[in-house]
Amino acid sequence: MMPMRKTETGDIYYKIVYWGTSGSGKTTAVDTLFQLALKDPDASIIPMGDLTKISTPTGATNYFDRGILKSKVNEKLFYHLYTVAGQTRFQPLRNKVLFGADAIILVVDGQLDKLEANKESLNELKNLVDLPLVQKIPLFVMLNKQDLPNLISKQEWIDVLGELGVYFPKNHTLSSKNPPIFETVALADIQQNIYESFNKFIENFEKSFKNLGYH
Ligand SMILES: Nc1nc2c(ncn2[C@@H]2O[C@H](COP(=O)(O)OP(=O)(O)OP(=O)(O)O)[C@@H](O)[C@H]2O)c(=O)[nH]1
Ligand SMILES: [Mg+2]
Repeated sequence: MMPMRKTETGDIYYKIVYWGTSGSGKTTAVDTLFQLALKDPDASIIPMGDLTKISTPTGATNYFDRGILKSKVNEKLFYHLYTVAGQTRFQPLRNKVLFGADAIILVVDGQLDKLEANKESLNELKNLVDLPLVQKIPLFVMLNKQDLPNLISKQEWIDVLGELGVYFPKNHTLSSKNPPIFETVALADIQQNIYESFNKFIENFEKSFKNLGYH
């Protein structure tokens, strides 16, 4: 059973944290998700107010971003989305933002020359969460910036995840927990897979919520 939190009014919320190296597209991905959900009358989620973005003059996140989405399927179900600030100097703060996460979305900058930065970011995450990471908190991966040239392939990234101990071979007992990987473009006007991937992230929350007897 997934952990969950209940507010005084009986609402239930899950905390989803977007993690990844600075510039990988976390803020952009959440921003685009909010825009898509607002535009689409059939969306299964609806933004509650604006996404709170705190940024440096260059656009990088200062502290964190936070936004709330409400499920349209289950009226009492909410998602609190946070993006960490990826710049090195915000490391102590990331630990705090991560606290209590019910799911982690690793946003990878798909460009080959960002491979080391992506690995560093995942290693930092692993050091903050008890191992194996995927067993404790569901992990999802967005292989972002698919519109750009010189990308790491999905298979290469799976190999990297394997080396870092968060992806297991088919016959391994933990392979069912392997993080699903989504190839995405987070830029709003040419976005790919942003809404679809989010629906996958929350699928289990929606299911376990139903199992609790809420409809
Ligand atoms: N080409 C392309 N650019 C992207 C994509 N996603 C984000 N960007 C750009 O990458 C830059 C950084 O994006 P942000 O969303 O601010 O990155 P972040 O992960 O929030 O970075 P920090 O807040 O520093 O941790 C911006 O200029 C975005 O427009 C994408 O899918 N494709
Ligand atoms: Mg950001």
